Amino acid sequence: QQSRAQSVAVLGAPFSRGQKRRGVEHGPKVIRDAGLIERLSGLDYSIHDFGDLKFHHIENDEPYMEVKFPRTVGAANKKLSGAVSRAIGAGHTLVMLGGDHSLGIGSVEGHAQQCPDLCLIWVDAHADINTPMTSPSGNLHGQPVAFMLKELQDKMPDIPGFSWMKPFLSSSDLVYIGLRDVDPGEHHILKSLGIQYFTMRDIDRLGIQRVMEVTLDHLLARKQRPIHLSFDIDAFDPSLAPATGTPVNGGLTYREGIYITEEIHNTGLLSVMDLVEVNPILGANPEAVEATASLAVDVIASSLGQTREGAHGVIDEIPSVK
Ligand code: EXY
Ligand code: MN
Ligand code: MN
Ligand code: MN
Repeated sequence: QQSRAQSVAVLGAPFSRGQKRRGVEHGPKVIRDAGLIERLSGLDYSIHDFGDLKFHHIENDEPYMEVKFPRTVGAANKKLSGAVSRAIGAGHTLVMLGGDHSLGIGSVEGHAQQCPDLCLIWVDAHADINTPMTSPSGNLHGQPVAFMLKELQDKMPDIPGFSWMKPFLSSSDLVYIGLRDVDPGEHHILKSLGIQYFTMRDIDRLGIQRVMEVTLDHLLARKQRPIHLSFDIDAFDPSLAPATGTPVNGGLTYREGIYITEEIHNTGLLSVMDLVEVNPILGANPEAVEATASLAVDVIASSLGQTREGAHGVIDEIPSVK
């Protein structure tokens, strides 16, 4: 069995039923087409491309309350959870390519099966913590964190499709970065559970360096533990990541986003990362899609150790004049 630092597995999750717009199921393909595997091969890992999971649409998947496609989303996440758990159990660091952010449920749950003490960094314009009762849209990609949190257990109805899981995460094991579109019910939940979060205003005020210092201190000061990074591409400003379903102005700059992932890499504790919500159908033109997918590749490579200062792996002395 290879040690975690040496082996990276890539798993595609072409799934879009956590929201209403088609196209986000093509995320894994466009991120691969932007050169992901080649870029990771330039880092010091063995790369295992596990291909894409196959998901099935469940017939007559009627809404439960306002929640759309509950059985289809539940089944997809159950499948993803098993795949993530097996990959981590086999010793890989895992990169999950979405798909929409409802996949966070299965990804984090499968990770937690192997690493019950994990902590979660959620980089997103949105908090994705609506319950079925607070959700303004019924879309499950706006609700994944609510399924995970033990503190919300008695606020969650029994949603068809999700009987395979129960809440597993404490609200103190979670930090948000990049928030700027938070619904009233979500704001109430964040405040009443005392969740640590950094909005774009906080980043303006403190700077990204301080935000990362507080984030990592909050999660790791008491003990070193595996990190799950769930990175929604809509955390970036729409000028950088236009091909996504719910863009919100005033997002992360390129340098802020890369600084976040560099700092996470530097902990040596990254265990699973999700890169979600790249939707090629929503790019205004091929350049917009390419820019978004290539940004996703940069974020993943940086999370896995690509640095801005370069690396001297293959050069061990300054070449002499012949
Ligand atoms: N908060 C809104 C909702 O719950 O419908 C929008 C959620 C968008 C979620 C995107 C994936 O991060
Ligand atoms: Mn999200
Ligand atoms: Mn989002
Ligand atoms: Mn490294």
